[in-house]
Amino acid sequence: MSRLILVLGDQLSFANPAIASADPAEDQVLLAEVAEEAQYVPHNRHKIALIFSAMRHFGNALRDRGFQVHYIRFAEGVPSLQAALARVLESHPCTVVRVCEPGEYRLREAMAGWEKALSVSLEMLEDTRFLASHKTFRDWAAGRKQLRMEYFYRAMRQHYGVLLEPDGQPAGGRWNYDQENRVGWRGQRDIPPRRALKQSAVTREVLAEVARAFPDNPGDLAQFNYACTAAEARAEFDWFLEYALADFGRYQDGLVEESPWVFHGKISMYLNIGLLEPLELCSDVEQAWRDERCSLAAAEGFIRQILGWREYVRGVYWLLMPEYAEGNSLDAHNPLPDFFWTAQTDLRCLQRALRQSLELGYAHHIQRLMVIGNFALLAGLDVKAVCEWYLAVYVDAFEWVELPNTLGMALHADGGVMASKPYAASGKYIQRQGDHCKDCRYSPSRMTGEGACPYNALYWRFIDRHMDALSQNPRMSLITANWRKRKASEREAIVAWGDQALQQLLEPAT
Ligand code: DLZ
Repeated sequence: MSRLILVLGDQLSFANPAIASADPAEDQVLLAEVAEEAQYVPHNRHKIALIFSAMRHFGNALRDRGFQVHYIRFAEGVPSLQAALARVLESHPCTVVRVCEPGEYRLREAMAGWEKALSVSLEMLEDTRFLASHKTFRDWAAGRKQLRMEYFYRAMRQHYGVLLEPDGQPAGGRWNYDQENRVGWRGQRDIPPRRALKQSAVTREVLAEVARAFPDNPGDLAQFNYACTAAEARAEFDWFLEYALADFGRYQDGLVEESPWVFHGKISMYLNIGLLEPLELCSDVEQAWRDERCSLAAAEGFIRQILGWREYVRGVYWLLMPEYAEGNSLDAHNPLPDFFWTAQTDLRCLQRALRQSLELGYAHHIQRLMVIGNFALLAGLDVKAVCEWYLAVYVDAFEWVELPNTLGMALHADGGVMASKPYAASGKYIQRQGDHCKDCRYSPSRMTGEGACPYNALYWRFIDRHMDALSQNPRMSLITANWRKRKASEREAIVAWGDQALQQLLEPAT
């Protein structure tokens, strides 16, 4: 019996279970560029271009393997995936539509109506490209008071036998080398320039189409430099292994003026759309350490992100949705300032992080968490608006990964499910981690008055505002006690300065 297999724009892999189980002689495949997916948030143009180009290349690769592929382009004006299916089913009737489960709750909800609307039977397969199944995560989470990533990560290392000694203990005697991986950036190394990727005719055509169809979305397509096939993505990863991995760990938390990429992998966008496979990357990085091409701290730092963090956030998302998306435990409702869409702010660190996010669709984790996210947390920006911004702006953002990272980790809006304390920090942290402050008009060593770094007063204003909740938290009690010990007049002056600074920052641009 012939089936119609729907492949979504973030499932572009032969390991996609809907493809792996298909028969090219019998089954047909559909890939569709549709308005609903391309417009449910104002996606960065880099993200749309990457996905459309990778979809078109993958469609061609499927044809090379003998599949009959139906490909719908954005310009054909098909509004939704359901409408795309309806169109193909009309000319090529099938009784079964098969799809690998989507990465977003919203789309899974929509799919629940397809059987009835399309008169087909819908087979939804579990996404086996992830390393922890839903059941594995649920079993791990069951009965735990707190879902701490660290313990999940250790279980994953043991399960997959990654970075272990022959007796099953962690390589080098420790599970975590985070302490070694927090060095601030002071220009200690030359940063290798990234490869300029050759654009195929398919990519060039997509870039022109995206520029025309999405004139108001963020993203400077003149700087488009993402890999659009599995082979190119692999070449990017090989470059990382050779030129960046050795310095990745130590400087992964560095805030760097001169480079958006620093020594980072630049691979999350490929992993999240299926061009790279997570376990393969972990094995290659482990091998690089065993061959003495990088330190254990660098290898462990990388593997923790993929085998630990990535799987963990997905587990949290599917365990707790849809209620998770409603979290706003710090009652944050301030509107998103215009500069989130223009990068026009005179806070240097924020300006650099926002600008590269908008222009390239990329910022590394400390920029996302401790510069932009920290600002949003301290400023009490509306949780849903911030989450939507992250989902739109980053090339690698799909809700399963974006929502826990933003709502839970950066904004602490889930009441501490993910993070045992808010990731709030003053300007001192940003100064310690990088070299932005030297070119900033604000000084991180001043608390109040003209020229004081706004992160400082905003930090203490945040502590003051949430004093009751934070003083119950053992990891925050020292800080809240220190705040209480200060003279009332000092506290009032700092909070008043924070209020004033915030008001100015939130003012709409004229
Ligand atoms: C993000 C995205 C975009 C921009 N466009 C499409 C599209 O036109 N067709 C498609 O199948 N997928 C697209 N995607 C990815 C989907 O939004 C993604 O599969 C869901 O959000 C589930 O993760």
